[in-house]
Amino acid sequence: MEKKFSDILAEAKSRGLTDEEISRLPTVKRLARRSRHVSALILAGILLSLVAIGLEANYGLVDLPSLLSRTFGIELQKQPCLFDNIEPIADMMRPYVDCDICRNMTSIEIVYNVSEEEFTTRFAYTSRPVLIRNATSGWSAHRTFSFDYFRELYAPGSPALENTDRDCQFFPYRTSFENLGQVFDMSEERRTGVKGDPWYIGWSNCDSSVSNELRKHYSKPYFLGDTMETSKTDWIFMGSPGYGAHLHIDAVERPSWQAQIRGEKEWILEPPPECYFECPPRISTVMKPGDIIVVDTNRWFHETNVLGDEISITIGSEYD
Ligand SMILES: O=C(O)CCC(=O)C(=O)O
Repeated sequence: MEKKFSDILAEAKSRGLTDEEISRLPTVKRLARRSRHVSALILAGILLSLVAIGLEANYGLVDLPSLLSRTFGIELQKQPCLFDNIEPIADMMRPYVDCDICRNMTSIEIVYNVSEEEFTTRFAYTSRPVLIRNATSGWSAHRTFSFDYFRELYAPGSPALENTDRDCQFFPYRTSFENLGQVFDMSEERRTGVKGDPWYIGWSNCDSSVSNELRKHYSKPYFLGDTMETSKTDWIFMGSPGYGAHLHIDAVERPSWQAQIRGEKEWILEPPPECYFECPPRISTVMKPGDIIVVDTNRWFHETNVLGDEISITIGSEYD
């Protein structure tokens, strides 16, 4: 078809017709209109797919996994992290942020001994980030949690090691690890940073026997009121100095707290673009063991860097 068309075009030109005259021929105009329609349909299809994926990624509104499973036999249920990694789409679909979360803010506020009442009224649901110093008194996590402790904790076959359960999430950040099992298999030199190949990862614990053990070593932060629940899923982030999470925004359900168990970590927060003219462009703080940070990671872009010379380990959870 394409060949025939270019032969006719060559013939028309050889008979002296100019490009302008050819483009005015009724048949050529019809063909051009049809091709514009096809392009518009393809574009609309792509846009609709992106919207559907975005809605599913952020709100679970479209049951994309079962749609794909019924139509094409693709089992997304068995690939739990597929959407979490499409960050540009999640960014595109996120709800518009009310800039009250950062208006007149110059830094991340640091508080000591915050009461439940103050925490609830000023920070819990306002999305204004806060660092609570010395907030983990009595937690045995500080002397228990380590790389080796976590490696021993997950028995062979645990769903957390290979992400075989939909509730298991693993974030490799900028490393090439595919799952927690591979992290625990890394060489001693790399783990301790001797090899100069820093690493940083995070995972949500999806192994109930591990949850029971972890909870012996930490408790619900003291400033979360009686009516506030911390979610059943623990999030652990661990990595070597010189690395951390790249700048991103989450699409989780609720705000979260995170306790620094070992090492030191810097948090850098940026308001979303719609607040650039009303809020500081960038604020940061450094967490030391015993500190808890509360950040609405759905509204603040966030990035972290492990400082000092010790591995950083944190544990946290969402709350409502
Ligand atoms: O703790 C970190 O280093 C990053 C945490 C994070 O990215 C998140 O909670 O979304």
